[in-house]
Amino acid sequence: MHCFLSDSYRDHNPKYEYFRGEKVPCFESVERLDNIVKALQARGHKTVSPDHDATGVIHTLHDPVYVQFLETAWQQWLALDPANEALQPFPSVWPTRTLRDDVVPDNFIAKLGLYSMDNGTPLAQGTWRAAKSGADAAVSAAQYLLNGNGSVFSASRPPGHHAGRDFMGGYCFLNNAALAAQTLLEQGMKKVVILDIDYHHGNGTQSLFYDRDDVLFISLHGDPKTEFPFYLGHGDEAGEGKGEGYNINYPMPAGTNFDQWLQCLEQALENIHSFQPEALVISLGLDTFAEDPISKFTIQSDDFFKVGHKLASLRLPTAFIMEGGYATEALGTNVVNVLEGFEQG
Ligand code: OKP
Ligand code: ZN
Repeated sequence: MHCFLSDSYRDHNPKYEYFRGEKVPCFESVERLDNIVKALQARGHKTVSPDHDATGVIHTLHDPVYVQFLETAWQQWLALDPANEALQPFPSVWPTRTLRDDVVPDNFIAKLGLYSMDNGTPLAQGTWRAAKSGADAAVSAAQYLLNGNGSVFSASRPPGHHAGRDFMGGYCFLNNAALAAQTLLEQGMKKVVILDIDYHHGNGTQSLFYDRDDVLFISLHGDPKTEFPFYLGHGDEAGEGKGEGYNINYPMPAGTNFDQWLQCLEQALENIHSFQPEALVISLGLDTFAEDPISKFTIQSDDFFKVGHKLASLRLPTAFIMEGGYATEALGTNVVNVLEGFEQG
């Protein structure tokens, strides 16, 4: 499959995150994408650099003030104290119910809370460069479909589906899949689907298109009653205004196996068929894998061929956009299994 590889993914390299109050190595690591690239190359899939600039569409979908914050966050962090170079900023306060989120504070950590949904999304010196280059890869993938090609993979990192119009979270900063879908629409398509098969609900993507009828968003994920992102992704979230009916969630309990997961996928494929879209954007998370360290489904490596095969049955131009997957060793194999299952579909 044709693959766009972000040039700067190695620049996002935070040293630690918090897990139950303890500092632990980041699950969302540089090595994840290193392994994907290795598997792609070993199995004969060529990677190329992004050939489109995502700046315009970034400013359409994301709040330009939030984007400016991301671009300058590391400078602002160092301005507090040059010794911060060796540290990582985390938010510690958030504007929850009753507090105002319409006045941007001067204090950097307060700003970070305003623009974050969790304390699990570490920033590093090169975070903006990496996120921007991942967005460039996703937009390049969309353009590749617009040129008449049938399938494409965007090797973006960090992931994107938790990021909303003006917030980061869940390791995400810019919503790569949403940027790809918006690009397809701006270049003349009338209807596109985003199908999110990451283990975690794509709350950012859902929120970006919740009141729109030109993007059908469907997500298969761990039930948010027990799984991140906890506060969105329930089965009764159907869209609002003219977007009503164009948002579909399939939450599944911890322990869900491949047969049960496939039944939800079959329903999603029927939803997509009825919508009659011109293209398909897949938020491709591989954290549904049995050995994923932070997730609780039991899908096996070989099952991912069948996932690709099923997606191919829609016969739609398809852009795969990389999201999560934290079983680093197997991640490359699992990604390429989906892509090859699709190609052989
Ligand atoms: C991102 B993606 C615990 C870290 C857990 C939430 C998981 C983010 C998943 N402090 N962070 O959807 O794969
Ligand atoms: Zn995930």
